[in-house]
Amino acid sequence: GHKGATLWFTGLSGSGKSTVAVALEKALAARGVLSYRLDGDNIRHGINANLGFSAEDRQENIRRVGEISRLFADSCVIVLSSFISPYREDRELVRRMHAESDLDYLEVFVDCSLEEAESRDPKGLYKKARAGEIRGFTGIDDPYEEPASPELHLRTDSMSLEEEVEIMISSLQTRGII
Ligand code: GGZ
Repeated sequence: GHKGATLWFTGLSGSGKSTVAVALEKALAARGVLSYRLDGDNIRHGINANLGFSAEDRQENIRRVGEISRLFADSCVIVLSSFISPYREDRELVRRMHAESDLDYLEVFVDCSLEEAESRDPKGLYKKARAGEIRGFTGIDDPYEEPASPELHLRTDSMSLEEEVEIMISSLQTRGII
C-alpha cells in the first residue's frame, strides 16, 4: 500500500516538467503505484478554460489546481502536477492546503536556464514572445520566482532523465510514501 501525495513540478516553459512527470508516472506504474498527471493541457482546456496568464489568472489557476491535487492525494493517488506556477506565494498556498489536510507535498524545482529552455522551444512560444506576438511570457517579460527551498531540485540541463526519476523514486521511498 501507499499514501497519496502531491509532487508539484514548477519551472519555466520548456524546462522539462511534463517530460519528468511522464517518466515518473511510468516508473510508478511499473511498481504498481497509481498516479495521475495534471498539467496545462488537461486543465487549461477544461476546468480552467476561462483563465489567461495575468498574475490574477495564474493565481486562480494554481489555487484550483492545488485544490484538485489535494482531493486526488486524499484518495491515495500520487498526483503529479506540472505548472509553471511562477509566484512563490501561490505555491505556498498549495503547500498549506496539503499541510492542513495532513497530506505529503513535495515541491520539485525543474531547473533549467532560460537559454536552454529557449533553445528547446518545442512549441515556438519563446520565438513568438521575443517577436512581441505573445505578451507576458514567463521568463521573457513576466517573472519566474525560483523556489527558495524545494524538496527536490532537478537540473534538467545537466541531469539525465533516468537520474531524475531515480532521485524522485528514492525520495518517495525515504519519505514512506511508496
Ligand atoms: C507562460 C504560456 C503563456 C504565457 C501560453 N506565459 O510550454 P507550454 O506552453 O506548454 O507551457 C506554457 C503553459 C503555461 O501554463 P501554466 O498553467 O503552467 O502557467 S501558470 O502556472 O503560470 O498559470 C506555455 C503556455 O501555457 N503559455 N501563454 N504568457 N506560458
